[in-house]
Amino acid sequence: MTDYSTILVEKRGAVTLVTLNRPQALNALNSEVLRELIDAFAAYDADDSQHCLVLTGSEKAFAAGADIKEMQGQGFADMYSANFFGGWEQVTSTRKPWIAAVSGYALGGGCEVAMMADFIIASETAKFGQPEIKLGVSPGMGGSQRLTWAVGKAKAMEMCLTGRMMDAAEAERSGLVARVVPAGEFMAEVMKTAETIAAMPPLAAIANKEMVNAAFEIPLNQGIRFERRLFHGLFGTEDQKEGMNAFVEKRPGNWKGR
Ligand code: CO8
Repeated sequence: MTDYSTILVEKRGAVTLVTLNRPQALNALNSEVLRELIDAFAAYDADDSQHCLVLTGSEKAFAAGADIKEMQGQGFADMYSANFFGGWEQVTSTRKPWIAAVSGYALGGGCEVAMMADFIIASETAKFGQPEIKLGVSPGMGGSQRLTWAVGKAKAMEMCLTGRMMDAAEAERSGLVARVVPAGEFMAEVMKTAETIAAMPPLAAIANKEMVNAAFEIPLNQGIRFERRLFHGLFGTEDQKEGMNAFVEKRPGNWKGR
């Protein structure tokens, strides 16, 4: 599938830029957006020429949440039998690196999708929130868990219980975002970071991502063992030989992805 109606996909060198494109609904996430993102992320993962992906929205909104108009009339049986939005797990199983570039609102499901990324870069205009409680519901795409991991119980609980938004400066202070960038330089800076990642040895990038993610899934002693085994495993790659030879020979590495 490449004929998308709710997202734009563009390859810029080795970086895939995916832009949420429902401006009339502030990029609210509906089932079509999810279907198209699953397809675009799978295509990125399978494309040997692409080594980093950036997911972004508009200047005003990364995404203002799951589409309230789509969910409004649904009952428990509808949601449960369809496993509504269970497909986001296909997006989070992307093996290669991806960044969420957040300008403006990242609310509800929008905040949750941003937190699915390997890290978030925020414009100084970014606003993060989990306002679902005001609609009589709750986060449903991982927000209660990922926000708590990112900013701790006090702030996560306060945000979920009051719906308060966090601005970019607070988000950086709290560890929710990797970096805040002035609005005028935002996408240029995001692309520079994505290009830096895309220029790294690709297998080492996947391994680094996998071991950092393990810190959220398994106990410390097992995580350290997992890290060491992956580290050992990278010594079976051509890129390890090339990387270390290039360092000793004072030249840039030429990566094979093997
Ligand atoms: N869903 C559907 N439409 C939306 C959404 C949304 N989440 N957000 C905005 N829109 C639409 C508005 O209805 C409006 O459409 P129209 O012009 O047809 O009336 C258009 O976008 C522009 O919005 P506003 O006029 O409201 O713009 P403002 O600049 O005045 O306000 C806000 C911007 C503050 C972002 C405001 O739009 C807002 O509060 N939006 C809703 C935020 C929200 O509550 N998000 C949480 C949604 S629930 C959720 O995300 C649950 C996730 C878990 C689901 C998991 C299922 C398993």
